[in-house]
Amino acid sequence: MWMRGGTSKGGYFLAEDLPADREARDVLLLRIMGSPDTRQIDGLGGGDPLTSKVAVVRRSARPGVDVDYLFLQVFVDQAMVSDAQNCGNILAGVGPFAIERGLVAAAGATTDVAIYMENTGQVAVATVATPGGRVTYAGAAAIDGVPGAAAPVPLLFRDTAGSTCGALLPTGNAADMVAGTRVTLIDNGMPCIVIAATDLGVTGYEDRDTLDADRGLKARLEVIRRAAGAVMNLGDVADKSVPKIMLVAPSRAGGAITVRSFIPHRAHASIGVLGAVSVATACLLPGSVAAALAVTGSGPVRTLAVEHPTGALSAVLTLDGAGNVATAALLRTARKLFDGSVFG
Ligand code: NQM
Repeated sequence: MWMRGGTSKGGYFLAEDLPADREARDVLLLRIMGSPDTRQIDGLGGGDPLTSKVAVVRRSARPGVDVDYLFLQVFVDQAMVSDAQNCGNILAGVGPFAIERGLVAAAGATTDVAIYMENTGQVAVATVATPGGRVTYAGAAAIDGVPGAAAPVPLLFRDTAGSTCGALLPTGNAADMVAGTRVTLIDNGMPCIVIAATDLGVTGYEDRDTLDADRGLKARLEVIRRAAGAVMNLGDVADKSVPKIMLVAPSRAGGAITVRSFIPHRAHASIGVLGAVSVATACLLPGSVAAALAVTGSGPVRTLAVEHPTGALSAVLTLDGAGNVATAALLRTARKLFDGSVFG
């Protein structure tokens, strides 16, 4: 099934429909997407990392969990398929897909689907609109970066700290110097390097094309990324799509902060879901690069609007007694685009 999940798009497969052998699976997925090729002309990928994504879904054997979801990033211009990152946007389509394929029974006007995210070993709960026992994609929820409106798919994350790096702050510090640049290295669901945009000679309000055309900036970001990967417990990240880079600047539209993210070699058209959770969490950390620029309010429940090139993504963070982020809730939508056979 081809679906839009949040601001991403990709193929959703039942695990049993793909080769069990990893190499054979990856060869097939590269053929399906048309990689490696910047245009992906010989496949279904859209020539953009955001539209070259795959969800592999199976019924879960874990107690209290409905389905297991493995996210795979199919690189556009390299013959690579990576499971080194999660994706909270593609996650938005997993609940509807699981119900459509009969892995989960609809349970009233809405159905909660507990999803084990294999990439990071954590559980998210997606609430899917199922009036009359069927998934509906029609609705009034609008998310920035997607035209029109659709049925809401609220996502709830808990315990995402250290998903890939082993700790929320893999170096133990709220800020570090890496390759001569002040950074916050953080992982609350997505390993991220947070940098003040002005420290790299940009404003943080540029559009995607302007940032993508800035070769000097991208070269510098890659030097920082490779050095940061090593101290974030990620090893050699030359061939990995993490860590992501988050250039931050003060909000201009009444939100908490403005972000221009790189994922990691192209600028994002909006922002990743878990990337937004991680940067919002950084906003609440005293001494971090983001905290110095953010407006975060007060109280145990904070709604932080993370502004991006095409609007904003709001994360509702609940804090525990120690002031740590315990849960994150975000609104996404999804849409079934096509269901059929694809040829490898
Ligand atoms: O951070 C892009 C996206 C993502 C990932 C990326 C995502 C997340 O927008 O959870 O959603 O960071 O490569 O789909």
